[in-house]
Amino acid sequence: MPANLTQQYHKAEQRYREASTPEEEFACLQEMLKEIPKHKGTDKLQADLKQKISRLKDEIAKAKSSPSRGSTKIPRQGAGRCVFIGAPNTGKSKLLSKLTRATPEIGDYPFTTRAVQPAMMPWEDVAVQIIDTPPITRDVFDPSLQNLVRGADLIALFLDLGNDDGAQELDDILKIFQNSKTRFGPETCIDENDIGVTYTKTILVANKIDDPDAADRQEFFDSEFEFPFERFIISAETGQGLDELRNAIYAAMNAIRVYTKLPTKKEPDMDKPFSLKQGSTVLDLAELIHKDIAANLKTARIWGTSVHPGTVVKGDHELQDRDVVEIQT
Ligand SMILES: Nc1nc2c(ncn2[C@@H]2O[C@H](COP(=O)(O)OP(=O)(O)OP(=O)(O)O)[C@@H](O)[C@H]2O)c(=O)[nH]1
Ligand SMILES: [Mg+2]
Repeated sequence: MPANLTQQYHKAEQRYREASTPEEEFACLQEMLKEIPKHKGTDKLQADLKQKISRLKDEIAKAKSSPSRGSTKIPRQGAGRCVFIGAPNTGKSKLLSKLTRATPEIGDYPFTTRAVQPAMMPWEDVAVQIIDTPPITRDVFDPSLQNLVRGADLIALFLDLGNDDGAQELDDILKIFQNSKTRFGPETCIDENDIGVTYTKTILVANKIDDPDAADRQEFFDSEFEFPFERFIISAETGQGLDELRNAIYAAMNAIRVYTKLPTKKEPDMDKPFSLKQGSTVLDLAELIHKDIAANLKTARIWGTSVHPGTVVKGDHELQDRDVVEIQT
């Protein structure tokens, strides 16, 4: 029986994936439980949610009694989050060093990266958070990477075109995730018929195209494996294909930029836009700026493509990319 989940449920679920503290997760799960349609088709999902809530309650209580152990979650920053996933030596850290200002350790031996590392990738006047991760193999897999995958806006899955075993090593990783509830998909969604299963939008990053045998390896990969995700063929070494990849990463964030103007000032602040998800409203922007501003929001004036300059709108007005907003409290 389909679960027929409501819009509110999907919204709470989206916030749950993006939560950066256990407390936030707890609040979202409670909302999901409240919003879930109560019928036979959702029995298992309800039980699942209750179990997660009870587990989180314990986790929060434990963290409070020993604060030093606190949460290891990485706070979200910028327009969204892209997580690099791949086998050892596929060039994840090298690519991170090319797209961001981070200086991770890069080595021609496996398991160079030992811990997840976030960094910011500039894109025009905003930035996307990129997370480099330790490698995954058939035998070595840190299950906490599943949470990172579930909460990401985009997964960049690496194929090593510089290694004859690259295709097989990628397939091993696909199988690990395919056998779990956290999977790679062409788009981000939850599976209404297989409760608890989530798909995160994924692209294939085929790296080391500068290798003399790269084309043969790519042909072999295509003949042996089915891989339905968009593909970017790059060389982190020479920089080939990186502009296109950068644009695709930003596009996958489904983000808009909004500039703010103080009522007392003539000109807006065009230096530092706020990044919001497409479909965000004036109230969402106010919440991002400060909760007091959201609480006191009366109206806003908008300059942008969708309205006459200076149109007065309410909190539920949907913002467009490059809008200028003057919030009136
Ligand atoms: N020829 C070539 N070599 C590359 C390219 N990208 C990375 N490398 C090399 O591949 C090796 C592995 O690169 P890393 O970035 O450390 O790979 P990784 O995926 O982070 O490896 P782990 O941390 O073990 O998971 C290094 O010697 C890099 O210089 C590329 O585009 N072309
Ligand atoms: Mg690395």
